[in-house]
Amino acid sequence: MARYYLTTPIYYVNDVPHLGTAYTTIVADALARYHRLRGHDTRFLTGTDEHGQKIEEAAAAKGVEVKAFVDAASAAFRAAWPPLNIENDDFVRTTERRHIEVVQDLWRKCQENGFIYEGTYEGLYCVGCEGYYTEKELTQTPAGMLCPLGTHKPVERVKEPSFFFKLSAFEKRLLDFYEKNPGFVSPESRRNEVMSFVKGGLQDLSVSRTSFKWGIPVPGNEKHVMYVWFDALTNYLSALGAPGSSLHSRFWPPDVHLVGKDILRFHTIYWPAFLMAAGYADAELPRKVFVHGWLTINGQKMSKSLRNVVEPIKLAEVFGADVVRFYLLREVAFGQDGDFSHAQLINRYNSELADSLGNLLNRTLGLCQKLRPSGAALARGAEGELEQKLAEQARTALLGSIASWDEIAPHRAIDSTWVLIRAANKYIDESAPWAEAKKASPEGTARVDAILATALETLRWISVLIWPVMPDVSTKIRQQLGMSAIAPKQGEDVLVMHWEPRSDTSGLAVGTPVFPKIDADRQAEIFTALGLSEVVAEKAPEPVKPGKQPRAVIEPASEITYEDFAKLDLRVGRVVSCERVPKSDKLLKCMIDLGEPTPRQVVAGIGKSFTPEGLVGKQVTVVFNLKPAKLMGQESRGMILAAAGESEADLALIAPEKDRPVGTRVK
Ligand code: ME8
Repeated sequence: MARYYLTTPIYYVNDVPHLGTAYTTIVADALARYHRLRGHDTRFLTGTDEHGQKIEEAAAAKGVEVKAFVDAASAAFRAAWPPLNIENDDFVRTTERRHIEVVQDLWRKCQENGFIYEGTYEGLYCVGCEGYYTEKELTQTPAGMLCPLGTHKPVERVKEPSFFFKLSAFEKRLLDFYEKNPGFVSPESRRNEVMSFVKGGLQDLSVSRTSFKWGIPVPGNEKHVMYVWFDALTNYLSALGAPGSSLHSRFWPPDVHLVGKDILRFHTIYWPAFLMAAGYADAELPRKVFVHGWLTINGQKMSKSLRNVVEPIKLAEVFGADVVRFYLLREVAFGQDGDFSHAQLINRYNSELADSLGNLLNRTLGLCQKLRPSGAALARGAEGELEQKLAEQARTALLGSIASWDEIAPHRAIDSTWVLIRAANKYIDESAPWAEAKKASPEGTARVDAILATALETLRWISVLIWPVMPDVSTKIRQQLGMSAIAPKQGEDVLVMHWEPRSDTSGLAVGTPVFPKIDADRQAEIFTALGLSEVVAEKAPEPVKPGKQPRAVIEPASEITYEDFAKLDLRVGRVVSCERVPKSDKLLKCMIDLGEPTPRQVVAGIGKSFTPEGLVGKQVTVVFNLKPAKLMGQESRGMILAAAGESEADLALIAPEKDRPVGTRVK
């Protein structure tokens, strides 16, 4: 049976869990769930990185004893993941005995093999990222030399006795390894970056410090503590127990380390070199380091104040964990930089979750309830071209999802699934079971059976396909379909699916909508609950550069032909008088000159955006052939066109760009 071992970085405990660390962990969880669905023996590891100068300083700044500090901070990480529906198999801490023993063992092996030697280190060090730099690599500013990577903080000059790791000895072997294993660093752009760095020459690495104590003691020389990256990287090994243990034999080497681009070099150069030095053969090295991009928030860098409004647990409370997971995986092409935008989250929620998936579920169950209630049998035999096409689209979605997850492209797996969801909605429009039911003929009855059976089967497939990303939603959908939650078992591939249209409607349980629409009022409430208005609204996001930001996927209303469109008679009119409809804050009664003998009365729901006085004299576009209706007792003959805005108080009228004679056709 295939097995799959995947990891996230272990996070520094001087910080709290935030959207950036949640992002990597959510992707890892979804990927782990995909492998569990396939029946693979899966192990998903995360944890905390608790040693080093930075942590020692953070504890001192708080006036807390270091061990107490790391215990509390590590617990905060452990507690952060379950509310996001993250189910890791293990949580490793670098202060645990099991870890320390394995790290010291790895050190000894490197030393015995002649790759660790004693000397004096003199050079530049960034405590922020616990990295060594040469002067050439630093950013020169009037304030001094700053770290070129994530932290942009001043570096320190360090001079102290140190053990060195002979990194220079691995230049050629690393380059050969990258050549022979082109998938080791992914995406390819990152591989090129690493290869050119290594080709530029590798210097030996200082791997111990004597100027502070908070670290793993160097075996045989306890004045030194180990360099925190030697310690931290080894978590991927130590969490499996000592080499030779059963977990180690079952899962080593890792299938993928998911990491952000900030820690690329540590994982793709230092880590394989440490293992090579300890005697690991190429085939025993990790199989892949997948490097993802950086998230910004509403177009801005993740500063502390901005991070508060995307505090992951708070987001999960407001939107539901699965919605946050869906949005993050859907919005960002995994590997690329991306932006977390609240407005975009709500946009995707409304269009892709409420209008697409939620609507498919609700309308299918609604139709079943109306046309085939109380567990009626759904006879087979009347399946035709439309049904075959949808079954084919389901198979395409399944294969597309599998291929995308295998390539660690969750955004594409979601995309494949949503192509199917849209196709299923279109299928219901086209097959029109309500019209078949009206025929009251044996053929019509058989068609209704076939259509409902097909729609229900599509929903079953969808409930499986979305499970890695939205496990709770999958369960809720399956409850409404009368099915048990997905519970993957090792050795059973849930994704081997057969197309078996449903044979009856028993067990269907129409529940509350899984995705109630977020309207303007709810959005305002959400923004207040998250404290967004204060933080984000003040700093207007930078304008989005065309083509740079991924755009929302727009769900079209159902497709129409030109003939359908030509049925619409749109005309230019001019508002000649206007007043509010009593007792309504929204409705305006407008008299509109449309070139007819007398002005027409049109009642429009635009009163929160316009005053009656402001409208008089304006040209507007009117749906001229709309069936008359009564609104709050007032007759209305037509409709004024307006484009939606942030809220009902932000509508924009659609009018000709230059004045036109009244009654002119718009097409
Ligand atoms: O580097 N966008 O820990 P760390 C996307 N302890 N991902 C982000 C992010 C953002 N804005 N901010 C953080 C360390 N991340 C070491 C790792 S591993 C042996 C030791 C994610 O707490 C991303 O995965 O600084 C990044 O690599 C990681 O958090 C850094 O976490």
